[in-house]
Amino acid sequence: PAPTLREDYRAPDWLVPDIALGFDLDPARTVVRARLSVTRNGEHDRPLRLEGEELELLSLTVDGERREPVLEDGRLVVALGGAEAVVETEVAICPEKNSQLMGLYASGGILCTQCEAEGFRRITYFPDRPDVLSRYRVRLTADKARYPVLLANGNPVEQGEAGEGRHFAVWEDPFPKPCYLFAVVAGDLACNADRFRTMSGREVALGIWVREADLPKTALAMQALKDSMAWDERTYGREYDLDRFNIVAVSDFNFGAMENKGLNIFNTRYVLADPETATDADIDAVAAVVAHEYFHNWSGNRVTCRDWFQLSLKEGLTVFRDQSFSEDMGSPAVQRIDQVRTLRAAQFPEDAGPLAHPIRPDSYLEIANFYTATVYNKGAEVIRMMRTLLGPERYRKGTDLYFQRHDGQAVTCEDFVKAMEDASGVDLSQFRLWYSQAGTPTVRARLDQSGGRTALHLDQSVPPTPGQPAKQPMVVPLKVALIGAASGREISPERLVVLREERQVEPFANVTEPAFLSINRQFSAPVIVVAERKAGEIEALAESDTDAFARYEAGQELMQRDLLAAIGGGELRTEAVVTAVAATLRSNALDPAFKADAIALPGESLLIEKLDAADPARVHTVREAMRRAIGVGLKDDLSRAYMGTSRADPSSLSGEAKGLRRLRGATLGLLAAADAGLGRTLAARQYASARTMTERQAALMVLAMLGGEEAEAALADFYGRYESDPLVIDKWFAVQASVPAEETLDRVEVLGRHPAFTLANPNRLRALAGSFAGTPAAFHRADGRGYDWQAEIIVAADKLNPQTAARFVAPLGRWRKIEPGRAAKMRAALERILREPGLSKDVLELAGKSLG
Ligand code: B3K
Ligand code: ZN
Repeated sequence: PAPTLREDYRAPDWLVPDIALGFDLDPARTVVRARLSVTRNGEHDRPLRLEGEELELLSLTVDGERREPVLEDGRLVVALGGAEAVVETEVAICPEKNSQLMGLYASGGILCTQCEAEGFRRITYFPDRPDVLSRYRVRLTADKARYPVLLANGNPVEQGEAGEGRHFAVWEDPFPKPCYLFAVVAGDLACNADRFRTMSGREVALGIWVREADLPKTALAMQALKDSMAWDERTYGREYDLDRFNIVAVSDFNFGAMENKGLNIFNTRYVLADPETATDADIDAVAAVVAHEYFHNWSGNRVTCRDWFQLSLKEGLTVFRDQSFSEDMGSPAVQRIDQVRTLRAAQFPEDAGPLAHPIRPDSYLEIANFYTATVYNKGAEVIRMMRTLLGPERYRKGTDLYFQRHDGQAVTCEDFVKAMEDASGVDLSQFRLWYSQAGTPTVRARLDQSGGRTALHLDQSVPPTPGQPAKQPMVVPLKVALIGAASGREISPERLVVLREERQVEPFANVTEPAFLSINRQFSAPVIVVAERKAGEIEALAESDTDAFARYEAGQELMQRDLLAAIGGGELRTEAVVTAVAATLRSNALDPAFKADAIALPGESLLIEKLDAADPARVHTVREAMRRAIGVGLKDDLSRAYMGTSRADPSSLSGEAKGLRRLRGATLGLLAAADAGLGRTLAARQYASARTMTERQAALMVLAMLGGEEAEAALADFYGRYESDPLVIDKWFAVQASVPAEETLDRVEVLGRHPAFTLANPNRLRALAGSFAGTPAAFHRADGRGYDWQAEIIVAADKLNPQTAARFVAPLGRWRKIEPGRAAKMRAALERILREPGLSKDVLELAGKSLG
């Protein structure tokens, strides 16, 4: 198949200002009638072309006259004479056989839709592209007993009986929208109903729709929704625009959630939560995703993307907005640490590997493959850098201008940057390289204090990536402060150094005493900083950097330095790390969540990324040895800290309570690493007495890692206790697949045949295959059987659901970082996938690129 290219963009030949849709809903056979009012766009004589996929075309009329359909590679081609016409089609589709979960499908008795990016064409013939905006009127008819609730975008305008036990509802959405934001839902759903009063005094009816039994688990999502609505008014001046806002939760969903206009559809995982069945991290994720989808109402829906290459226009901006929301609702430093961890774990490897692409890609085979950490998370970093460069006031002027100028339009990343420039007067020409160049820049830094003067020497390089052998220097905003080597105090307060050249020298006037370099504070730029360090510098910063994020970073740099040295063959030196961890544990100034983050060693995947030909078994052994050294060396401190965390109020979701639970998990892990017997005792006790899922899951993970009877007993108890709760059973699969040991594969194979396992449910598949591939010490078995299992799962899942299957390819593509023996086996697994007949475009594209 031929790729789609960004440079090939052409405006649509025909527009569809209005569409009326009628759904005769039935899981086995749904009939969809569409009435499109089309208008010719510009001077041309080209026909109207409508995309369609897996549709049974029943009839076609143009201005009321029957037409013999003409189909050209799946598209319906309609020759039209005048400037406008009314085109009507009738198609049949089969929701219950739709295992791709794109278009209209059935999930646990609910009928629902997912259209982004190109699912609307699986519902009806339409110009399925984001720059065709239409006003929708939707009539739903369905069996009243099975589907008492009928929802669509916008406002309800009519409802009633339709005879033979059926009923109908009509919905109208006054805001023109691209078809990827279309949604309908039919089901037996209960509603958590609430209200929100907007800043201009309008009342909005809020509804969260779930199965009746799940209603008690919707309170946290509702609170997050109201917080988000208020936050967007306060922070961006954005008010909600319809009279109602509905969220529906479904169990089978390819992604986290979807921002359909006025009718968000969510994976149950990001709606249903309470402290007994969801961890604090799960609960935070619910709030973040609710906020994210809500924020899309402006950044995505009111102003949308011209074409899918512009995806980061809405996703980068909306991730940045949800990150800022979480920072405002919790602890900014701890939030930032989490964000950067995600970026390093998911996006840096992408940028360094065969799938690297700019946040605004130039070509794709399958757009579903480009909902990546690069487009989302690096995209958010790029918006954050603009805010840093402009300052908060000018940034806000920029977003105001952007929303005002482009309301109701489908626009490009360039339009966003232009609005920022026009509102602020800041020239962003060179900054635009962040949209076009892939790869994570490396910045080398050296603080030169020779000759009584102080100067910061910086240089940058951007590595070659597929299709981009040579790079230009980027704009890198670095927040920098100098810390007195003797005093431990800021001797030069934080300032913004903007690196633009390949090499740059930044003088620091009036700094004469020896200083330590605190750089990229708050992670002001998504780059790799390699700083030349003086003896004792990194140790000192890990204890006293005045920026919490930079302090955390110094600790990580220290741990990484000693781990990598030992992985490379040297002796494992543990004193410096043990001292730093001790200082963190003993500090009275640090909050418990920060402590938990600061005492955690860099993950194995991250260490592997830093190596050229990693032996994952050695990485694991060395990292475990360091954990043991901390556990042995600081047994008393860890025990004291662990005991202290038992005061966390199980009913509280305050930052303090969540932080204590986080620290409880981190200290338990280190104690168990040092003394398996003690670990088992503490974890078994914590498991049995747990009153929150945070505590119970952490204890279960420790037990599973230690193995033995206690582990089996706890796993059996856990399954029995939560058998009827699919989201918790996902955890049961994930915990077992995350045990960092070669034997994990044996268990994973058995779990793959467990009656509760199914390839058809993306959450369950992610719980097993995603967790396994995310655990290097298990996945990278020396005999390569981990890769074989993964390849088999991908091939099997691809037959049902290509989009989700393709998500498991990337870990096999990391072979370049792995020692030659395993790397050959990883390549062999990719080759085996590629030999499979009937492979989807999704898997074909990623497996092909991964092989390189
Ligand atoms: N916009 C959706 C993306 C769903 C796409 C699936 N291929 C989720 C989000 O970013 O909010
Ligand atoms: Zn989004």
